[in-house]
Amino acid sequence: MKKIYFAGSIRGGRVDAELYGRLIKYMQKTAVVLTEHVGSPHLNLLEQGKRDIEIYDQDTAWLRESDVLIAECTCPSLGVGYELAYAEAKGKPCHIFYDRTKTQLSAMLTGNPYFHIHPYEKEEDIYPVIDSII
Ligand code: 6K6
Repeated sequence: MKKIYFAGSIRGGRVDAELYGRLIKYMQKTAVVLTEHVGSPHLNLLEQGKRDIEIYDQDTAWLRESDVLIAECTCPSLGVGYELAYAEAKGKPCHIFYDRTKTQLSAMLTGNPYFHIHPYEKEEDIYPVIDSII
């Protein structure tokens, strides 16, 4: 099974946390998701126990271990942007989803032909694309 690094906003804002949770649950039917916590509704409580240096070390190790990065970028996040650049530097395939009715993606992502960009209008449009990636 493929190892997926799923990236979604944490300190950038949790408005889409439930969507991340549904996407992660879907991917877990056919793949290993290394970053299940990104979709957790209880993240604030969990976050208190971890130091930032441990988070950085763990996440960069998971990025190196992953087969593919899948990012949901509707809610802008500096951490997700950093992870995308890190994954590109390591040669990992990177897939970016965003709701085109809600946001305009950064030109630093849309302008980079390395990234596979998937704008969507309805959540149900995401799932067949995930199937083709996995
Ligand atoms: C522990 C358990 C759940 O959450 C925590 C502590 N926080 C983080 N844990 C793991 N990864 C994190 C945490 N905070 C940010 N990240 C990584 O950065 C995730 O992989 C996200 O894709 C990304 C979000 O960055 P920000 O800038 O929105 O926080």
